[in-house]
Amino acid sequence: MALMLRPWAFLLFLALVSYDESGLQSTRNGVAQATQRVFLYPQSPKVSSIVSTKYRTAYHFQPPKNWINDPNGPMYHNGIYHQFYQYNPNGSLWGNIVWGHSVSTDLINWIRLEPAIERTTPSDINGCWTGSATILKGGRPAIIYTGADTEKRQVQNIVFPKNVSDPYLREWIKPDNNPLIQPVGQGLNSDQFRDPTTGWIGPDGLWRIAVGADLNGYSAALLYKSEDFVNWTRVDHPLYSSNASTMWECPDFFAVLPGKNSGLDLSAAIPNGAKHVLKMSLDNCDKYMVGVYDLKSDTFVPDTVLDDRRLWSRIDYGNYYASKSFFDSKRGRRIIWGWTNETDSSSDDVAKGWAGIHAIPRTIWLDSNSKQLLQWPVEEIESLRREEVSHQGLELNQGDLFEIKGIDTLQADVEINFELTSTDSAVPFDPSWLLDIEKHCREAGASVHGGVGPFGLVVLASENMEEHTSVHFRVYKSQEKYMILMCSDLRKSSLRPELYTPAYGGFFEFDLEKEKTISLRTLIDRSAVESFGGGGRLCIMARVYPVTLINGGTRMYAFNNGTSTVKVPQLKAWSMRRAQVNVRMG
Ligand code: DQQ
Repeated sequence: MALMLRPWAFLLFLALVSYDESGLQSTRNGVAQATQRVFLYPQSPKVSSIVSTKYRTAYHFQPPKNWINDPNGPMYHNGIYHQFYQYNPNGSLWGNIVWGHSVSTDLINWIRLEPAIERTTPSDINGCWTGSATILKGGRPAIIYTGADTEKRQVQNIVFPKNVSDPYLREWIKPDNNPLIQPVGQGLNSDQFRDPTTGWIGPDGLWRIAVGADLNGYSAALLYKSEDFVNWTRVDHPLYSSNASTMWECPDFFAVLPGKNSGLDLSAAIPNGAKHVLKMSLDNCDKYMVGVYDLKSDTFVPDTVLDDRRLWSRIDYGNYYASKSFFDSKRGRRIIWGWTNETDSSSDDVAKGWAGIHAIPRTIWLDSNSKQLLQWPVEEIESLRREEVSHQGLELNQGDLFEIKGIDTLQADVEINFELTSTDSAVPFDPSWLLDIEKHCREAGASVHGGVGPFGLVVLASENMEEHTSVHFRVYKSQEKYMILMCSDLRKSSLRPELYTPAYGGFFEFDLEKEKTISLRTLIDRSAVESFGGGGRLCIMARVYPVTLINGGTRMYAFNNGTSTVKVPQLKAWSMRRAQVNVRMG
């Protein structure tokens, strides 16, 4: 039976939750311990490890062991989804990178295959790094990827399936003419030249790809053209460049139709009214710009150019990087995948023998306002739902905690609609918060009484609330509209000292007159907490390592700590079954 706790209980909660900054001060930039140091990512310092299989996710994508990072070359071909990934076959830290390969018919259950691209030639002997798949005319797939060559220069290589009629496309052949593209030309840096996009056909009928690069110290998506997908020439201007940042990793370029959640194939005829999106990975997160692909100048022209990159929109405001999208011709949608690293320590990863997962594949589309991308877990994930609990007509007054019982709180899918009874007490929005939203989430945590909000969900909580992760909203007034803050606050997610436990957060605009309820969907998968706010307007992926998860049961609550009452017309939650993720070799 679900239990409604009244304010006294929430006072206990507040007494135990002192939202200090200590978790954040322990934040360090962990460095990938590897033969080649390419990137930094936030991780905890080396401390004694807690090794438990209970932290291993049950339905997120990962191989049985070892390190993974970026999703590579996702595609749908002849009835099969292919997922490739940056993989270290020898251990659970970054290094020795090859392309792991898995196949699926439903994007949820995966069969593991032998690596598709291994370090076998002078042009990739030091690493087979990120790249993309393109389905060429006649249905033949090709993959262009970055190789780290004998001199550790970054070059672009191609592979083709050995046998296109093998449904799993198990073997990939490297033609003799690799590398196809060398890091030559003015302003190019051979250490900063990687991660080619999926190809598309321009108005002149020629193929194009974009490659992430540092160009004269600035970031650029360099443009290359080809007639046959093998011989490439650099175009004299980039697809887009910016002096607001350095090197962009993993650029992704795709077309979208405002307000339609159907996807577009960039190589097919693009309908009138379509917009284009350029996504780039930098500063440990994935950012994007919406604009148009100007056919005359062969460039991407963003609708808005913001000099301060802290203000660029993000695909996800949590732990999510190096994402790549593809057009799913089976269901006519665009799907995006991202990498979510561990945030425990590298010594934990060595002790566990595995590190890194991929977020749940998400359908991605553009809001009708043409500004904001929306994302939602692919509907196939719902096949994992088991026991369901459902509540209607709840009312959460200030200080109420409503316990969600009757499901597996470690593996769950929760959907809650929050309806505001009044916005009179909404505090004015201060645009300066946008410059450091995590700071604002720390200052305006779940225990800090607000006007409208905080209200939301507490997951993976210990019985006495000493450990918990809270995902919550606050509503602010901004001229004619409302700005909603969504935070995923990990500062109390684990009793373990020195873990990297930030308070992630983002803002989205919301038309409360039109939409009435603010929705929250959270997928809990042991050490993964993946949240979608406002119908997919804002996503926050997080990794947490509660000690309670190892020792006993965890709890889950809906809560309101704002002064104004919040109604919950609908709350549904399901236990989630374990998926068959790479458990057998095909
Ligand atoms: N990961 C790959 C690079 C890419 C980086 C190396 C992004 O190609 O730039 O494993 O995480």
